[in-house]
Amino acid sequence: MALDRETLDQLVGTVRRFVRKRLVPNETRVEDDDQVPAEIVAEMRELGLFGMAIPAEYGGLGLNLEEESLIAFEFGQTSPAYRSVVGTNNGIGSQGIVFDGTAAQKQAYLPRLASGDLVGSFALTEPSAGSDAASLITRAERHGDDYIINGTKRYITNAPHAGLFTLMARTDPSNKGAGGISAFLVEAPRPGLKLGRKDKKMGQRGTHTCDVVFEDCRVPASALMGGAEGQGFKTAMKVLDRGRITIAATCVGVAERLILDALDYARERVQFGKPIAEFQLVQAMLADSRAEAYAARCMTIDAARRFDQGQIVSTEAACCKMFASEMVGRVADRAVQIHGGSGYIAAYSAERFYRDVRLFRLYEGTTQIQQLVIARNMIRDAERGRDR
Ligand code: COS
Repeated sequence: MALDRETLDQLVGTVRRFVRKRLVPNETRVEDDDQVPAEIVAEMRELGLFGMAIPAEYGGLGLNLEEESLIAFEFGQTSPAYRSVVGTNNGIGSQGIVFDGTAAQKQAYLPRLASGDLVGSFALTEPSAGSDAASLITRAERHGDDYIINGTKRYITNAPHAGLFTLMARTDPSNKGAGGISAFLVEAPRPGLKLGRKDKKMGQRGTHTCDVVFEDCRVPASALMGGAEGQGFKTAMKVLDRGRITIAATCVGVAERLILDALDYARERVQFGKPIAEFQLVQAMLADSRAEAYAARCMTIDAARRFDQGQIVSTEAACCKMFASEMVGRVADRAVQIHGGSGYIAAYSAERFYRDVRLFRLYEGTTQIQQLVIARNMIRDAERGRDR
């Protein structure tokens, strides 16, 4: 643990109270307005939530992944939109710099990402490169002391608010695979960088994604992550390994909230002369949900601890992301079922969460990509004779 137990407990308790008192009561407003109110963003900034995962030497809280997961279990118990506001700064929009940035890049960006003055975003996906991330075609061509970037990035979370993109682009066109890709730190706004219209999504209203289009966009060579070409894909994969554990933690939080709401409803709703919680078929749905959420919680903590110990957690991260995102999908479905007709009505949280959680099985690698990663690693480890 990076924090002593008492400080950690205080932090977890503070976030729990913030979620209950400030975030949950504003969920409908976020849904209706499709944005998190500015005063709540300011409060998140005050609490240091933009910099949870950024080292203390750069002004962040410097939480390790286990600690961050404990926070995410709490922070997950409300609309995912709130988490998205700070999610990229703690995760995919900052961790590339933490892992692979030069000292100057860390100094230039991490303090402002930690404070929330700068919003970070991660630009990997393209119209023709989603699950097959290594096939990306956005090009960064060296011209003297600059690179000139051309290409389109798609579904980029927080792009409309971002002041800094971790951008993956191909610097070596003769290498069509992962080795031809480099990561860049691209400040925005800048000439040649345009944003598309905000995407209209199934759920997670209040989170914003859009296309990011580069047309002869010039960046200085100092924007090359770590000062080394050809490392961008590996940086992206490392960022995603870590990110997948934090998504699993968020899924646990959402599941726990859904279970609480479903239990409350089942205890209040009377049919056939008694609360429906007393019917065994309803109890089965509650019990299955509870057991699965608990399993995901344990997996997430285990994977986070391994990460904090410096282990390679590609397999464990994929296991957590796959299990937890599928789990919360089942839990949301049961929550709707327990609510009966009310579960289909927007006045009840189950309807909103049901749509919101669908995304967890898609972004930062679909369930099928997680399966592929897990199985490939199993086969590779078996071939190397590793006993795992
Ligand atoms: N950590 C570090 N390095 C990694 C890595 C990881 N987790 N995973 C792969 N690499 C390295 C490999 O070791 C390999 O390096 P060498 O060429 O030096 O051996 C290189 O990266 C290429 O790896 P690989 O051959 O496994 O790449 P593939 O093209 O086969 O694709 C998958 C790998 C499918 C796993 C990858 O494209 C992926 O994760 N896709 C999903 C993308 C995604 O999650 N998108 C969401 C959008 S961001 S919100």
